[in-house]
Amino acid sequence: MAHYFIGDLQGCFDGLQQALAKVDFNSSKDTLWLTGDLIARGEQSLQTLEFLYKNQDSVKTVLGNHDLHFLSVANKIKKENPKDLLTPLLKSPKLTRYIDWLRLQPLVLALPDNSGFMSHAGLPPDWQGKDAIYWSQQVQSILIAKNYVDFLPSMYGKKPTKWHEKLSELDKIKYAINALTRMRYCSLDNELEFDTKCAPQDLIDKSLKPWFECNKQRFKQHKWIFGHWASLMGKTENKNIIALDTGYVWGQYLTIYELNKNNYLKIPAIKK
Ligand SMILES: [Mn+2]
Repeated sequence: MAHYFIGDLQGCFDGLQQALAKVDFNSSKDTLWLTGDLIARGEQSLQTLEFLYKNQDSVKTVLGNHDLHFLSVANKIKKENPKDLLTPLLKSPKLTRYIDWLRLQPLVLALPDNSGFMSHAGLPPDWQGKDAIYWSQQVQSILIAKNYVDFLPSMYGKKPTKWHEKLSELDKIKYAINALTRMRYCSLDNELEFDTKCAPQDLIDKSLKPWFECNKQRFKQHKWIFGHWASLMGKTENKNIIALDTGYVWGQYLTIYELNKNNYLKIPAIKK
């Protein structure tokens, strides 16, 4: 019974199939964990969701920013981003069932054996893992509700960038979504920053820190597994901070992390 973790698929179905074949994935006993951004920029978003839906009993995923945006596009709240290749999925006769499966998924999952957590982006500086689980549940309860579409327009925008107990309920929800699905860097006074995408070694603004460098003691006992940040290429300088988006959709590679063995495997992208 193995737990395999894979980073952002971005609709790269062939890469997923190669990864599962490489580890001899057995859906009757193994679990596939995904860091979100399941679809969007790659060419096989429809095949990816078809497969995950069919194998949902052995799949655990969190939602990424692209998955949330897809809910808006599919409900005609937002226009399709020209960089996305979602048309076949949006035209699928089974679109509703894929939407309904996606909106059941959380933003944060606890790892087996109390070993830590997984989210698409990260853990914001003022939170502990249990706060992330709590706010993931709050967001999930909104997305599960019948009238979830009414909420979608209000999840956009960068504010609030700083956590405070006195924030309104809606602002807390917005903060949770941004922190858990979009954050990469934080400022010295723990404000979230969403514009910088480079790797830490290429930072120009030295007042920014990767989220996992903020209140680092939080990650001494617990792992945090995440995606979203392809420019890291898996490098975090901390064995408990496990970055799995290694840019497969951009021609780099897919990383498969096996939790129990603490082992990493790579699937290089097929050069076009
Ligand atoms: Mn992302």
